[in-house]
Amino acid sequence: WRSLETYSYDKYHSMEEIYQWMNQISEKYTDVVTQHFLGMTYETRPMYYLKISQPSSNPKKSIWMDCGIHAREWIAPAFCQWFVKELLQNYKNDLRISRFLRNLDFYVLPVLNIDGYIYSWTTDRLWRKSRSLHDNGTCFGTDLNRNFNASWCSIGASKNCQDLTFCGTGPASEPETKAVSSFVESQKENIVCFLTIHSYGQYILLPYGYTKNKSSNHEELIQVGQKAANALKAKHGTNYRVGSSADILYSSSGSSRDWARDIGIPFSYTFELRDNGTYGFVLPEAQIQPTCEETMEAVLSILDDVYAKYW
Ligand code: PAY
Ligand code: ZN
Repeated sequence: WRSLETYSYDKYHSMEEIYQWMNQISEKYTDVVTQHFLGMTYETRPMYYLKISQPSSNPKKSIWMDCGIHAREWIAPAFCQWFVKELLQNYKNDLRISRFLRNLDFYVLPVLNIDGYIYSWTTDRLWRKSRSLHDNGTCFGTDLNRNFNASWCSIGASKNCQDLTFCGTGPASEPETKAVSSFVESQKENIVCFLTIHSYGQYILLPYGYTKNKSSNHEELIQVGQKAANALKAKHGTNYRVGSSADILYSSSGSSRDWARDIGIPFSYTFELRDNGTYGFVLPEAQIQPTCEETMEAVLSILDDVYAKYW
């Protein structure tokens, strides 16, 4: 493609294309989108997030969304791009989105695990982890969703670097984890909602994964999550389950969602997008559009509730 007008949001894009897309989108919408450097990956590629923000004098709250913490979950970066596109195409006409943009800033990181994403395009489609070297070069990759400082490596994670859920050498040992943690930590007074997008399984997961204990606003998280799942289902009939990770999926420590809740961000969710296992990580491109459409409904529903709570 040459210009943004012909960018296909119903196709998967290489990292090179996503970098270009970020440049183009921040050039086209200079008044609302800015691109910011977040940090470097292990293989020294720059990580950028998009800030979507309308100038305003009233104090705003912020929303964080990251996609692609796991390399093989290609539908996740596709959704982050879809989400940005929807906000930008609609903030002038759509009442709901314009109300959000007047009162909320959005931080969107389209691909968190850039090194892994590239590796899954070039070498191993089912690669999950980052690409950091361990044990004198005998194994590669940390599971970045086990590397956050939330009961690090206590359960559902491995200290063996050969494993898919290798937790790294310490809490936030990986540069990608550090970059996200320090930014979110620096903004935690403003961030009211933390959304991290994965696939697959069709779940809306809430804290915690590292314990069966409930977070202090558990009931509210369930209600808001269930309402989002209903909105999602209303679009194309897709069924999602809602609950804490430890209750409805499995136990895991060091996830970004648990970490975000622990530093005080009230609404913290992991989305596991389509499908239910038929195609798994290799979701056909024909499903990108319906998946993004329904997920958009769920996210907007969560934003409605977050908004209602603060305004
Ligand atoms: O507690 O949030 C949690 C765990 C969520 C995901 C994880 O990091 O393990 C769940 C898996 C994922 O998206 O990475 C699910 C997929 C199907 C997998 O690789 O097992
Ligand atoms: Zn994942």
